[in-house]
Amino acid sequence: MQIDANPFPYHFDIAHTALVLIDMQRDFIEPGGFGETLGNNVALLEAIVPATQAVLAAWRQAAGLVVHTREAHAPDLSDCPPAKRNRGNPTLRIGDVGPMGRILVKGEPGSQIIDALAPVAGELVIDKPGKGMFYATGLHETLQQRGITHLLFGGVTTEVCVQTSMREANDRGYDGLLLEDCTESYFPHFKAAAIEMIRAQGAIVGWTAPSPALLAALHSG
Ligand code: C5J
Repeated sequence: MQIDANPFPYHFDIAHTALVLIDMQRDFIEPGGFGETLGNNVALLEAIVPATQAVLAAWRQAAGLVVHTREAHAPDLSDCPPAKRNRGNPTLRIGDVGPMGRILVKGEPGSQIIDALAPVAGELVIDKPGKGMFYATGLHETLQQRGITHLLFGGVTTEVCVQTSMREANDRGYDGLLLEDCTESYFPHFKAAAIEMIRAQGAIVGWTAPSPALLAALHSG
């Protein structure tokens, strides 16, 4: 299969490709979570939900593997370095109790994937303590066991956890493509810059494409 992508067409085979949705959890997308405690306007991120839902539905229809990640720490915060917890001046820190439970802690309401994109049976749900999806998760081994070589990315935020995960994936030998309208940042100019960085220099990190290009490829089979 081929996607009309930048900087040049992206070839993939569904059986060896996973759709990865990064951190589409309440803590980043809904008011009262981690994103808002950092002073961000979380409403910006909600705009990508319809396009992401359409991709998820089409990918499920094609029987492709889906990976959902969540940025979430152990309740005792043993996997949260003090340097991360103490950084900046948020209104609430990681582990503090907010309107959606403890901020960025596994099992709390804020760490759940938003209802519109809720995982279904058979999909992988990965809690990650870092920005990148491979750090301290075992995900690389799981994907290798399943023969996955290509990754289609969506999620938030573009220049933080999405870009970090794509770079980690690139270093591990995966071909990654970012779905441009299925990712967002609290800073639109950072999103634009991240997209440019990823596909520059002959896809130095990976490819990018609008999601209709993927949907067209899936449709034409
Ligand atoms: C951030 C993320 N932005 N999921 N996390 O802190 O991108």
